[in-house]
Parts: sequence; C-alpha cells; structure tokens
Amino acid sequence: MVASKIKKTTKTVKKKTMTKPKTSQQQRTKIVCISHKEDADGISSAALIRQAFGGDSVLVDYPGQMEAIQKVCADEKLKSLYICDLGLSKKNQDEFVDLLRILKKNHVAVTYIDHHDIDPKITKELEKIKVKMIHDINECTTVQVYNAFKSKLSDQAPFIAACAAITDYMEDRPIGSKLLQIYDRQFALINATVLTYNIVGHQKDPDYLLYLVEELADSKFPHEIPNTFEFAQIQVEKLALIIAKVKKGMKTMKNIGYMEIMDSGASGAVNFVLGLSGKDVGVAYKERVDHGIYAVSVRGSKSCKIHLGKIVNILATELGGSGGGHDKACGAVIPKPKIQTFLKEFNKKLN
Ligand SMILES: [Mn+2]
Repeated sequence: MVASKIKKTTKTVKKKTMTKPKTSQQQRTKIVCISHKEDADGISSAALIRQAFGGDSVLVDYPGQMEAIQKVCADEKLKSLYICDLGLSKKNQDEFVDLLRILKKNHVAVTYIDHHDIDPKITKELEKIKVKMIHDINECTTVQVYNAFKSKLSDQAPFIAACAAITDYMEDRPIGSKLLQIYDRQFALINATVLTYNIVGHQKDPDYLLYLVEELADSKFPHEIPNTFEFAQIQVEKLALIIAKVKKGMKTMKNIGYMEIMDSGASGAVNFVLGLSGKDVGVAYKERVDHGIYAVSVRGSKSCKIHLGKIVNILATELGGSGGGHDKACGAVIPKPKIQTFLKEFNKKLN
C-alpha cells in the first residue's frame, strides 16, 4: 500500500516538472535537511546542518522515508537538500536515485551524508548525477557532518558529534574517538544517554523532536535543555519494566531470540531481547497499525560475525518489505502477514 502510494506521487512529480515551466534558480530559496528521527545520530546531524546552513528540518523514520523525500522534492522552492543518516535498501534505492536525478535537473544542490551499507552501483549513480556524497561506513553521520562543515559550526558541535558517535557505538573510530577525547568521557556519556532517552521517548511528538534539533543547533548541550534529565529518568523506569516483559515474552529459535513488542518501541527492547536470550542475534518487532507492517529491529552480539544489515536487506526485499543497516544493528519493514516467514528464514540464513 505504501509502495503504490509512493509510485503515484512519483508520477505526479515527474509530470509537474515536465509540463510546468521550470522554476528559475532565483525563485528557489529553501534549504531543507531530511534526517533520521529515531536516534541521536539523526537528530544531531539535522542540528549541525541547521547550525551550519540554517533552513528547515524534516525528521523521518524508515517507513516514512521515501514519502517524505518525495514531498520535499516536489517543493518548487527547494534550493538545497541535505539527506542525513538515512540508509538505502534494495527496495527504495532506485527510486531514491530517480528522485535526486529530477532535483539535479532542476539545479537543486543535493548532499547525501550517511554511514549505512550502500550498493556500490548506487554510489556510482549518485556520483554520476553529481550528488555530493559524504559516505563512510566507519564514522557516524554526525561526525561526518562535523568533519565536513566544521568551519561553519560552533564550539559545541564536536561535543554533539561525540554524543552521536557514542549512541551509534562508533566512538572508537578514528575521527569519533578524537572528538570524544576533547571531553570528559563520563560527561559525554551522560549527555549522550539523556539525549537518546529524550529522542526515543518523544517519537510520537514531532514538535518536540524539532525543538531538540533547534536547541542543539542553537549550541545548547543536552543537559542545558530544560527537563531532559527528568524525562530521561522516566524513560529509564519504563525500560526497567520492559526488561521484565522481555524476560516473560521472549522466544527463541536456534540462532535468534525474538519478541513482538506491543507497548514500547522495538528498538528500545531489542537489546534486552539480545542480551536475555543468550543468542548472538536479537529481533524485536512492533506492528505499525496505520501501515499494515511490522517495524523490525535487529541487533547482533560482539561474537556475531555475519553482516546482519546485508542479510536483512535481501530478505526483507524478498518478502515485499525493505531493510538494511549496519553489521550488528539494523532494521526492516516487513508486511504484516510475512513476519513469521521473516523470522524463520532469518534464523535459517544465520546457520
Ligand atoms: Mn547513524
């Protein structure tokens, strides 16, 4: 359903750009950053882009990613677009290239900054149409944003980048570790964690997420934003309840621990599923009633040697969904009736 909706919009966009007279470059004034809304790396990337270039922030999750990009691309005032921390999958990568190709034809400047696994064929195509690519799988997105645009950023920016690196488990990478070294480790850890809990706990409050982006863009530290610690404390208490629920409701197959989550985010529970199952791979999934799909979170233990993001990308696409991400942390969107097949097949592929 989602796919057909998106296709329809693609057609309208193409039609518009072909039949209407081209908007001249002078009329294009808008700067927009589309970024990932579910974690500190996405929110912080949006904040640093805003600090460096101003403009509007559009925050999306994976199920809503293409629809949002569609909508922004159709804006005839768009002058410059930044896309941050949004990995591509087999399902959407071709459409993504097509959309950016239309933008480039209309002389919109496009910068794609990310660190998720990407099909080399897609990298080539994006470079061919002159999308500015900042892509390194070894540093989180915010660290790459900082590194590319530091001359336009404040003294607080490396701290925000270090916090994002921590929450993406990438604070041991060459640039990320240097940024973390500037600060006291505990000071960075508590700020990163408080920021993350405020983001996770406000997923259904888009205005608050935008407010966070604005505050961080305004050079505030997470601890300086009112009530963040109090809110984080409430989230910690909720997580403690999730631990008890995971202990009760988690199931296992040979290679995975898995659980359907009803009343919290799947990504908040998945690490407990991984840890408490004793397996090398944990899966948590939550129904998105409005879309008829499951949002799936997958995590691998340190001893897991398989690139989970690549497997999930292929399997999810085979099942009519989409997915992908990192070697030990990735996600998928799976059509509701296919979730059991997904679990069984995923378990098999891990043999
Ligand atoms: Mn990230």
